[in-house]
Amino acid sequence: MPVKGKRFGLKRQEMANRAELLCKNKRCHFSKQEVERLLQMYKEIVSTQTNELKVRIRNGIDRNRFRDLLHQNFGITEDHLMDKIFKAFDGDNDGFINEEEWVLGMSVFLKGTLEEQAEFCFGVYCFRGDGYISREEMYQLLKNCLVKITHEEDPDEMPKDLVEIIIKKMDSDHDGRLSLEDYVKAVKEEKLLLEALGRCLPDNNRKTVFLQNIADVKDHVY
Ligand SMILES: [Ca+2]
Ligand SMILES: [Ca+2]
Repeated sequence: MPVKGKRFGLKRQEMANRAELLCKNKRCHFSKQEVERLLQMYKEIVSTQTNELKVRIRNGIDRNRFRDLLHQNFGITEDHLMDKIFKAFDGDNDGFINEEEWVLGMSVFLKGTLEEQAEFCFGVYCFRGDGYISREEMYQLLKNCLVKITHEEDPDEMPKDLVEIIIKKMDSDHDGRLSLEDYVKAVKEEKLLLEALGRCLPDNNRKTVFLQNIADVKDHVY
């Protein structure tokens, strides 16, 4: 359930209560203090959006602002993946990230278990939403990633070869496509396969900086 209530002018106690509630979710790996900082950050992000005030208050972070955030804080710039990362955060699929989606999404993104992060990456890659990643989807994802880093004579061949390598490594039930089960199983055996189809998680340096920022509460003004 999304957390309801006023998004602006939150009193410190109100924010603390909200943080405490979110901390009870088993997917939340942040301390209460970190959640409070994330809620404060959410408020700041939403207040810089250009859409109508009541839309901002009711709905949350919009796609453009989230893309800026991924770019500025986490160095993720791949267009085709940024929208899918947004969708993975936007659990109720209303086109905005509300407070709860923001905190729990960030929890998986920054501190998730290997299984949670494998599910997150699978959700990002599985853009048709049919529960499987097909050869064609893999090909498109890899082609988009490789197009920037290679100038091979035949740019179609490399992703095709990679698709076959990934299928061989990850498709444990041999039906020619990846299910969530295939994906999680393969990632548990080989962690390097987590982002096999494109970068959709922060690298360690950026993650550390971001976590330090939300742990640092000395400059808080509520
Ligand atoms: Ca939403
Ligand atoms: Ca399979």
